[in-house]
Amino acid sequence: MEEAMRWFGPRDSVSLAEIRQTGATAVFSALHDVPYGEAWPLAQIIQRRDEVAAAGLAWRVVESVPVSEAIKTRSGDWARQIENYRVTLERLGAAGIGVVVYNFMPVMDWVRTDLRHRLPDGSEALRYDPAKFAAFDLFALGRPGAEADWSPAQRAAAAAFWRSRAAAERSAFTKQILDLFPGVRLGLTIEDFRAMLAKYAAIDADRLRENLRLFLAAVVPTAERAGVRLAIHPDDPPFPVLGLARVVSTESDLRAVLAMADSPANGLCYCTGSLGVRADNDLVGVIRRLGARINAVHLRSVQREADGVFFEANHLEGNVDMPAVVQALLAEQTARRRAGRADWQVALRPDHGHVMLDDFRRPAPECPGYPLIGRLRGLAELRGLQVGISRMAGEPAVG
Ligand code: DNO
Repeated sequence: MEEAMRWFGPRDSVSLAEIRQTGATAVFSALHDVPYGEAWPLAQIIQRRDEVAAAGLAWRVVESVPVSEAIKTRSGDWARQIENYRVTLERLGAAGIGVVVYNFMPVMDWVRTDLRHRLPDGSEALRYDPAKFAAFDLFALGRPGAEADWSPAQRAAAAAFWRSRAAAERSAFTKQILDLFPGVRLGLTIEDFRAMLAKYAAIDADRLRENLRLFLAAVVPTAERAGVRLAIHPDDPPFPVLGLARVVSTESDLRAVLAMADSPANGLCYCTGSLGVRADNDLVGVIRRLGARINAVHLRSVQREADGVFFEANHLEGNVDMPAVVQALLAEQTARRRAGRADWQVALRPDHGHVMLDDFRRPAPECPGYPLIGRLRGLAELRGLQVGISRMAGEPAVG
């Protein structure tokens, strides 16, 4: 598998020259300045591609072309925005960028409650604590019906958390939850957020799935023609939040998405960190059964703790059996190569890393979870696995 790093663009505090020294040969990148729902200008795509190439790297995967709220809810300007999405896919294909990651999570992208969770070795990880998220839901958002979604113990822990925080801490926490969109500060207020949630009042899981199906029916034929493969990112975390449906959380969800458009252009971004939060997701089994449709790979681990808490563990620690995952991915790669598939090599990136060592002295990463040294550690560990497992199997690790 090709080794890549995420790069948020020229604003990223990690430079392309630094990424090159990690040993990565490619990046996952996106034009984060283009508003959700608008078509990406071809000139900017070319400029980004050439800037990456000038640093000796390849822009292999687009992460992400965001699917707007209008498209997810099929309201307002959705038809024009789907058309824009198709135009973007055509332009990316024309520029030779062949994989596009997206997600279909209502309102929020990923959710974490602690961005600086200190681990015993002194490094810092991202963490999710349901009690803290319940505090956001119950006291910052004041969502009608929220009580029913939390257990009495969670509600009590949420209240204790909220009471222990001064007003300034509460508003900083609220802002942090509202502002966790990758690579962009949407600057949402709690009122904006409430209005976004309200759009989902009549959208249950079946309806959301149908909206996803209609989206795919519109864009997959375009992707096929453009030579682009789509890769849906699983829900992170993989369960409903804030009363919103989530439909990309389990293997059966993934199967349902793949069945919506039976085309290699309709594929998966296989993400161990997202799927791995659920103990009932069989990470290796997903590769064995659905591997042919994996178009991009995110590797990181999670440590599940009591009461639904999880944190992002080192890549080779925690609940994800990373050696088994890499072995299964390499087996899929070998099978594809033998079948003569042009897409036999998939790009992987270490998904997040701890803040460690010199990361503490560097400017804050463009997005929480994306410090340089922590991800370098992750990538280096994954490289060791790839090279070691491939060697044992007598196969090349990369082309
Ligand atoms: C977080 C990321 C996600 C991911 C998007 C894909 O670090 O894994 O934000 O990029 O959900 O659309």
